[in-house]
Amino acid sequence: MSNSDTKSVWQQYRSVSIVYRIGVAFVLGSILGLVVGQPATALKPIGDLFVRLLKMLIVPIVVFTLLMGVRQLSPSSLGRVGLQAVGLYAVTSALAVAIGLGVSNFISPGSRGLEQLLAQAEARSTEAPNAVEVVLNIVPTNPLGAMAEGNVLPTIFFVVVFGLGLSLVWEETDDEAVRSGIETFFDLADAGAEAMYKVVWGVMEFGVIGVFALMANVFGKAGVDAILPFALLIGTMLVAAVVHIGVVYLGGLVVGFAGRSPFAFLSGSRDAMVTALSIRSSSGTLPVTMSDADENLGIEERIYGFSLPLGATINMDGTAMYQGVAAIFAANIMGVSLSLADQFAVVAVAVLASIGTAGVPGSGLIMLTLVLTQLGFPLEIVGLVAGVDPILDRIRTMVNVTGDLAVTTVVAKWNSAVDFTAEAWNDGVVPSI
Ligand code: DAS
Repeated sequence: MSNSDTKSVWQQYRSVSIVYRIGVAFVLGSILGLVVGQPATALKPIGDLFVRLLKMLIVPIVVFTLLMGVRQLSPSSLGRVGLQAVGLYAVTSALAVAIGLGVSNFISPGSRGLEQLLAQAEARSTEAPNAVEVVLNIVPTNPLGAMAEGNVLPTIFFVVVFGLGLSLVWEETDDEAVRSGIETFFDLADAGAEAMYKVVWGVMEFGVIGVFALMANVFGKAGVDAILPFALLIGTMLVAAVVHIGVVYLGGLVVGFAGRSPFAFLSGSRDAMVTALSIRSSSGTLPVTMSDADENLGIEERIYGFSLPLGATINMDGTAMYQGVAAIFAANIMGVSLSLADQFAVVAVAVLASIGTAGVPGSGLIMLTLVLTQLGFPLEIVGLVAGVDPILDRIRTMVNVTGDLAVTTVVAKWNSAVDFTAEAWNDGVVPSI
């Protein structure tokens, strides 16, 4: 094959989205495991290397992306509208994780077919803390020590507090040198976050081989029984998404706070919801989300122009919900149960980490590495779920975007900045309430 042909094959390979390549690796690795059986577990060390690369990312990802996210939370730049939006975003994110945990405790994904898969191989690295310990452990006695040891929740807490401190000093000081230093700090964080995203995709490139090896190991060990748990994982995420959208967004926000028809809201938000399902990126969907807010929902730009970009950055309800679902899935395949304290820790990590999680494809997987590390669970689980992430991510992103629009509708109502005579609210689908 000539060099130009070889190059075109490589270019063709690279042109396929990394997540689809990981999905193909998931299927091929699973088939190899099913066909070869126990000998396929010899590939496990390749998967372990992928897991170690993921672990390498955790602390720098938290520090850089959270500082970048917190930069947008300075009180003066937020203002009343921003504080209303951030407050609702935080509440809906916490509810999303709780619903993800609740639905998963009920359906129990991973408990049939993969149970005990990792129990004997990957014992939990930390004892299950009680609720008081979880709350107290959020505050690090030595922030750098927490980072050095990869303690996620204390690291997240310190970075958020430190970032808010930087923002407050920047607003209050008259010392130009200090302001310039703070801007440099945040600029370095922005650059660091961009660099880390590049490293993440480099690791995910290796992930194609890593997921192949992990799935060959899983199906080599568990056989055909391993298929149901992954199907159940997707089903659980779908149920949790429907419950959250129905109860929190439509029932709570649109009917409860805005007093409008839930069907009209869905009708006005459909373009953004379908786009999010298609491209798996909240940031990429933002132009469509803003168009729906403006043209369909009649929301004034002075509201959506602020709350939607903010939401696409810090409001990740679907991603947060997924952490609850995946945590229960992980506990089940490890044969352990999550205490209430564990589940509180999952909520805390998911809500705080969503501040820095970018609205790009696959960012929920990176957040999962934080949650699993906090729980002391093996990161091999990230490799296991990575293969079905192209499906799960679509659901997460659609929820993320729907939440941004629902909160924006309520904030606009509170600030008399929505024209309820706009098309979607009165397109005859259902008379507004
Ligand atoms: N794809 C992310 C987004 O754009 C969500 C995720 O990966 O969880 O919101």
